[in-house]
Amino acid sequence: MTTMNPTAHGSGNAATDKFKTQRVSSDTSVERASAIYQDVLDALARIIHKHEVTYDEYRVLKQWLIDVGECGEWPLWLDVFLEHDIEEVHYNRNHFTGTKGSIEGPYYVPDAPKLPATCTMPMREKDKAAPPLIFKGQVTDLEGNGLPGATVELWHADEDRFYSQFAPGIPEWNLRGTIEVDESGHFEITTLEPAPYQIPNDGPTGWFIKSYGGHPWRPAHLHLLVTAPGKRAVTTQLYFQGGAWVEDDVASAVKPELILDPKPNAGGIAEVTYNFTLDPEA
Ligand code: MBD
Ligand code: FE
Repeated sequence: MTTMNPTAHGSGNAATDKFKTQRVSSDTSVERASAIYQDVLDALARIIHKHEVTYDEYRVLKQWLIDVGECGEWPLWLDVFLEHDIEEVHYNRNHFTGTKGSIEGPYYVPDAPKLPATCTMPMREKDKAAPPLIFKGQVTDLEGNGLPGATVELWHADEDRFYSQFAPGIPEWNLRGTIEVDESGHFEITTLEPAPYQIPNDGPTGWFIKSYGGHPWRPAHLHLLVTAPGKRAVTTQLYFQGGAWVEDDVASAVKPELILDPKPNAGGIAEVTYNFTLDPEA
């Protein structure tokens, strides 16, 4: 593991190191690879000719690509700018009809400690300064039958916009957990309301955004991975009605079906119900 500090470089290298521990592969045929790569090169050629890209611009691109790699920011850049299209294709080509997915992003960590169906997320004293949120619901199949054995993995940033394991000094599993639903598929999680989120922008991804006059903000969000035996896992995110950047997410990952509208409960604590429906396994 490279040293981590709360900079784009630190979180980027941590995300890259984590990604490299996976052994990824794909059964893509030579024919399919040829068709995809040819289209990629054709698209780039069209862009170069259309915009009459200069040698200076070409060299800046080359330097930027080198910088993104050296800073470990490929997971960040790819997940922010391309993953939403990959996710959309994944949902459509499999003809899913259950809960909509959204991008995983660079900060998922598998095997978060198990928590019971009714639980409070692991958090520090300082995290408790943020307003609490009760997030509850049921995991069901497409017919609405509760799914015992389902798990709801939840991870999100703290109020300082840091994810545990991707910034220094945060307990390993802070604001991360694998919630095991009860016999009827229900869960009730107490956590804190996440804040709007600025993606790390003091590195080459931030430079890229500034170069086209964009902004680095994502709306406040919860990340989720919902699984159940025999069902297709859903990786998704949930957002908050009326929140900053919900209409203008740098990662283009908001969908209307994924917006929560918590209301104060009898005790004055923000509470919201969201049910997950899982498609059967193919
Ligand atoms: C995040 O928290 C995130 O969700 C994405 C998609 C990119 C960077 C940071
Ligand atoms: Fe995130």
